[in-house]
Amino acid sequence: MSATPGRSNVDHLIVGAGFAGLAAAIKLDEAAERDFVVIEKDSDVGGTWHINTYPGAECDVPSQLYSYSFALNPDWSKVYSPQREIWEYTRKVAEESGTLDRFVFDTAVLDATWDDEAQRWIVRTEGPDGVKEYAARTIISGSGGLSEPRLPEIEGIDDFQGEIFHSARWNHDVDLTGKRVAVIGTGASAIQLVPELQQVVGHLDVYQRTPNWVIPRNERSFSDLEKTVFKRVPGAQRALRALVYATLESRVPAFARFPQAMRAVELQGRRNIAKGITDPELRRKVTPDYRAGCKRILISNKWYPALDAGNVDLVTDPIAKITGNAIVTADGVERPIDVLVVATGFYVTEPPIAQHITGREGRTLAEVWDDGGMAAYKGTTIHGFPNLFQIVGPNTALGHSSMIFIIESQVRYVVEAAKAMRREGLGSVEPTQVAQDAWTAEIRRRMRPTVWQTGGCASWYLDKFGNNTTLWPGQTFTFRQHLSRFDLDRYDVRAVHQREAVNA
Ligand code: N01
Repeated sequence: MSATPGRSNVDHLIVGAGFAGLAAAIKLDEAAERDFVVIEKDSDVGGTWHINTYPGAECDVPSQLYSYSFALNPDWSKVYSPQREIWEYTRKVAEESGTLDRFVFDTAVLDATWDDEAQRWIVRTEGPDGVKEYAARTIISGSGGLSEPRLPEIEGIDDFQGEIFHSARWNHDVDLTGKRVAVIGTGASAIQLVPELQQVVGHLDVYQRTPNWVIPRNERSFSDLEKTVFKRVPGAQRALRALVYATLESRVPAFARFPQAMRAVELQGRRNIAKGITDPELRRKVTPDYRAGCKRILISNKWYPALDAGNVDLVTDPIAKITGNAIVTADGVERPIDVLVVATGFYVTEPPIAQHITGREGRTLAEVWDDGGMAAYKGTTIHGFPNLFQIVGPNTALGHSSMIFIIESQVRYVVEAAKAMRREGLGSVEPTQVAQDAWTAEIRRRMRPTVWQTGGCASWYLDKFGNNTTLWPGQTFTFRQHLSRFDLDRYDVRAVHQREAVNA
């Protein structure tokens, strides 16, 4: 391909420097696929763990497992690590990897268009130095499934005169001390931040649309002795990691095949409510009426006591509108506030980035997915979008275990693909429609009996067609097995242009 002025040729363009993008960079580097660039819109590595700084932000998956298998951390302070510790871990891993020289921060991907003639993705980015163009053989997207905040569509929200911000874009300049604050949403983010706010604000209104099942959090700090053992005997830490992994995986049959068994979790949830809340009416309001697991099961020892506190009201009447200084509910009650925190989640099944990726047939990924919902072969590659690899793609998220396991499985597959392309002299690889459809049909079949599909709730796992296009419907080791080799026979492939050898 002849060089276009102002355009940089690169083998791999990685989008995002979170857990996914960072793992891709490290593993490509190890595989001697060193011609890559990582484009990150934030100012540092860490992805969601750098951006989400709301008070109380912590992981709800044990950190022994919520870390790379190739970078164990003997220094985790406790079972469920706080946000800053996880971000610092990613920063350390990045520094030690020697790949940071290829990371470009404060730079957003504007759009990516497949050039079928050149067999390259033409990617435009915008950063401090303006707009830049790359011609990349592959795009490895690690832009995150929970990265684009979704603001609620409520009448009058734009007219609110006080401070307003999303949980994932916390405004630390706003002092909440003594203020009247409202939080909309009662998901994983809200249950972590509400107990923190309750301690500082004057009054807190928590707007709940649907209650979640919240079970106790078995939290504890690691002792100095344990940390020393982890440091000196990595095998001991691996054993603990394996134990956590096995424990979480052992729960899959209840989620996936025998949802009745989730009654045991509901019992734990009810006991947690009884322990944390004294008021019978409030207990009733926070008790879900659907099967546990249908929405993500949350863990907290602080949520119910916070709701029970004297300065907190749980509001369950639907929000009718927002005025300049208050929230008005359908029953006509107006509750004045100074600050509004929207903990209303993210765009998941219609990811905004898909609008900016245009494939082989000139259609955007958003247009393709709008027709039938998100779909990708093995959750990673997409018919019509050659050489695009989506980490944490459709049906790869988990309701029961650590996403890092999934990310590493996918990154392994991507590296195998890159090696196969080089070995076979391929310019493009694209999963066949048949392979992708068969994969999607099998996912749907396996999803049907699961609590994630049929648990009787509305959740962000489901798309506008009612299909669960987000979660992997089984054990994570089967996912890893499926992705253990790059199956070229399921791909349409084209040889690299004669004039150009791979990595020329
Ligand atoms: O978002 P959510 P989140 N009016 O979508 C409500 C991960 N995570 O940021 O249930 C009123 O779960 C909505 O109500 P309903 C984790 O995977 C992990 O809390 O749709 N309410 C719900 O209560 C998690 O699942 C950690 O009826 C409205 C809430 O807002 C995912 O991120 C920590 C509304 C949104 O909950 C998302 O969690 C935090 C409206 N118009 C997050 N729109 C860890 O610990 C929405 N809601 C690792």
